Amino acid sequence: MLRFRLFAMVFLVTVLAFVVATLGCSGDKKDGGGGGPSDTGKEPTPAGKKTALEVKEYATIKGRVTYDGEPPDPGKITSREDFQKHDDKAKCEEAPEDLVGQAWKVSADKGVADVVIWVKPPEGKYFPIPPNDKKTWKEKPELDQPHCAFHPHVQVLYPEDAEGHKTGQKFTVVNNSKNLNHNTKWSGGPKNSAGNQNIPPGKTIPIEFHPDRAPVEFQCDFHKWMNAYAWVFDHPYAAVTDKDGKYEIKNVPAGVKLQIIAWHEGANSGAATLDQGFVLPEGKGSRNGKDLGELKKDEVRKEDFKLKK
Ligand SMILES: [Cu+2]
Repeated sequence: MLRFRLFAMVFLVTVLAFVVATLGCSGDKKDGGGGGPSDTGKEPTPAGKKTALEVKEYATIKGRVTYDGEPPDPGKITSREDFQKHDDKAKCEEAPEDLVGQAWKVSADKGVADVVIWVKPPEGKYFPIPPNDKKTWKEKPELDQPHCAFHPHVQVLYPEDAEGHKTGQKFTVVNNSKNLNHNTKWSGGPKNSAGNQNIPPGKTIPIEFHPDRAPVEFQCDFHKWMNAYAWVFDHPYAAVTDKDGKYEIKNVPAGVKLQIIAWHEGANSGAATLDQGFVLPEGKGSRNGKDLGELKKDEVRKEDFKLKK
């Protein structure tokens, strides 16, 4: 019975997809075939292939993330036994800001840094690469390790869209320290294979990541307290909160239904995916996001979030 229903559903969707494809045949078809990479790694969805959203107008989303209650103590790296015994101790101490726990950076008025905020397109749709004059992403984002912490601790990347078209963004891990060796390892979701490299001072390694449902985490095997995160999106509508907990996402598509969602590594142990953020939007919303409806052209929408450990 279940099998029949499933079959019927798949059949229906296939027919529907064909009808839609035929109706929407306007000549601007993407790469005609050749068996390119399909949507592996995702839950089987009967929605078929995603279609590009048509975007003509743009808006801005901005706001602030604050800690709800008494913020956690970030802790000190210097209280670790492995730090105290480490050969690099003196070199690490040259950067006092790196000796504080990097996960919880909360300002005096409770703004939380390093929260990732992003928007989601409607089901079955994806955001195409924006035109050049709407470009907001960095061309050459870096992950540096000048002393004994990664900088930035959290970042967002946009190497390609949902169809695999490249944006031109080139990500590298660098070591701009004078005299520290790092051993950088990384692991992420199903679309990004794990890796590990020795990075002596002055060395740069390019890494090609793909949009994925979970963030990539970096660690250093020489300095076990070092870690960092990169969320890899298939669109540029994502931001990381600054030291005051503020964020701004510019050139967000207007006139299309959007959802907003947020993540922080310390909220629910960071165990979040693209669809579960664990940082709560203010107003009507859940860990799974908040409906924004359609933004108007040039609108500046304010969306704040509350965060608990
Ligand atoms: Cu290191």
